[in-house]
Amino acid sequence: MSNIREIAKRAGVGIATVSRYINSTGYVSEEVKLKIQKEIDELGYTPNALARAIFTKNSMTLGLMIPNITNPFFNQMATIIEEHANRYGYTLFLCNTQDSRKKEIEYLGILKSHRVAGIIASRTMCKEEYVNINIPVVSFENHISSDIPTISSNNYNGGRMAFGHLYDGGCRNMLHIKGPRTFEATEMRYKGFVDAAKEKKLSVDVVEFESDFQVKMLEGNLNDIKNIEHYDGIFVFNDIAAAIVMKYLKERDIKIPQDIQIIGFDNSFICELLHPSLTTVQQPIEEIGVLVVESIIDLINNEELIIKDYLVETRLIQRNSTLL
Ligand code: XLF
Repeated sequence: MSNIREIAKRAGVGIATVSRYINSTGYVSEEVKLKIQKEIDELGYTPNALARAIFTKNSMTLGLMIPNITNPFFNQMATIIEEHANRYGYTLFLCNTQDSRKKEIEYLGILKSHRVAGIIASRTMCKEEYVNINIPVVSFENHISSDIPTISSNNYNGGRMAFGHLYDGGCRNMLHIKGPRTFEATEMRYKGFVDAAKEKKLSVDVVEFESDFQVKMLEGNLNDIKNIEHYDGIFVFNDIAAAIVMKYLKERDIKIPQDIQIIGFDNSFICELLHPSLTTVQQPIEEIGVLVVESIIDLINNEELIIKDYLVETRLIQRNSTLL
């Protein structure tokens, strides 16, 4: 087994220089970096993560709390976060919270005991537990406290855009299927949609789903909607729920978009796979993933964040589930 001593000897430099290079803790000239890297490659050396964690007091792991990676949006977001974190040498500890407060609190305990360097909390259900935690935290969507930066899409504008698009496409009898009240993002989508409708002096119907993606529960909720066939436009709180609504309508011989136009939210990869392809409001997943990682790393490195709360812009992506 090769070690840092052997690398230093072969590269003709001191152990401290090799350590500085491996842990990025100080200056090493380009020429020396090349020499060290050559020996690392030849010896097939991989740094002992635990030893490095003890030495640098940084475990180089990030906890990622995510509601559920079976939702394509969170699946894509987790992939981007992982790739970007890897570029900085960090590995992810993935925690699917299932939007359960109990589960998230249990995971928080585990992340603390593993001494993660930082936590990315998405759509958290347990705000108080993050306050005074003594680990850098960045939040996606649900606001935790004024000390913890929150990154989210401009959901309010997104909701307005969804209404505008259905309205311009001729819909006058609209339904909004909104997310649970505990999702701050979908509350904003709902607000944007309803405000835009009010400005056009149009009333819209609203029903609330009890949870994110759980096929049975969503279909159950749909059965409760009276006369769904009477609507001409439906805005659904996210793409995966919109996919279930589409399936439900098609099974009842309701044509999309001729009878009912549908808009989702996210622009996840399933939009293109559905038939007809799904018009949606895009959340820039790539931008969100990169921002979240850059912010947590800045916090870990004790760098002051210039922007505390960050809203990324949304955009309407037209496909074949609407008529415009
Ligand atoms: O929390 C919201 C609801 O679902 C999130 O941004 C998503 O749109 C992901 O699908």
